[in-house]
Amino acid sequence: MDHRDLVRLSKRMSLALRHEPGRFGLTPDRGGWVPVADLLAGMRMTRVQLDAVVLGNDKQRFALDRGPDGVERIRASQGHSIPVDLGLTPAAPPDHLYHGTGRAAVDSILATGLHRGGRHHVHLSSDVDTARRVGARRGGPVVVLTVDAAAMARDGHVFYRSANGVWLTDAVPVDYLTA
Ligand code: HQG
Repeated sequence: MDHRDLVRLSKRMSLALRHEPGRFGLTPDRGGWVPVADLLAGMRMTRVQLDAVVLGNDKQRFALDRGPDGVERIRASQGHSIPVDLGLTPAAPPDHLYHGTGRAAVDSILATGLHRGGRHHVHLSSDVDTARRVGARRGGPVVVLTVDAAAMARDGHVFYRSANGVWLTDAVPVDYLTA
């Protein structure tokens, strides 16, 4: 499989595991897990393709493990819009975190703070380069905002770190943001 095929499959797997499992005949459990065999059937993909996407994924978006019943299962590590409880435990963030976005959104963000939109959390990156790549998805000029995560944590805001290293929090009020 070439890189383009991997990206295409990764996007469809994200759709199936984060947003529209019903379209693929899937019913994720509370934690967002589905049996690997069901995903393969629902997406009409092979095990070789699945392993290539999971192992070759630039952001390690998918996690494989074995459920309590011994059945192999898979879920997206973050980014859901369907209700899931990822079972993450609160974690102490680094002093600064970063959020990349399009320039068009910046005035609104600096007026009202960062909101989670359709997802469960606001997504923050631990380094500027990653944040820049996230912002570049919007097309057009990118702005990377700096979040004073240390001050947020001191003030009682709770942070989580997903299995693939994305920092998550409910919202970022304006006071903690710098453009
Ligand atoms: C913006 C990808 C106006 C926010 C990435 C963002 C990430 C506001 C957009 C993950 C706003 C939401 C998440 C406000 C927030 N006014 N715009 N007050 N507050 N926004 O896609 O963070 O590839 O839901 O700046 O790598 O861009 O899918 O969030 O532009 O980790 O694994 O609202 O998705 O990961 O967009 O990206 P998104 P995001 P995957």
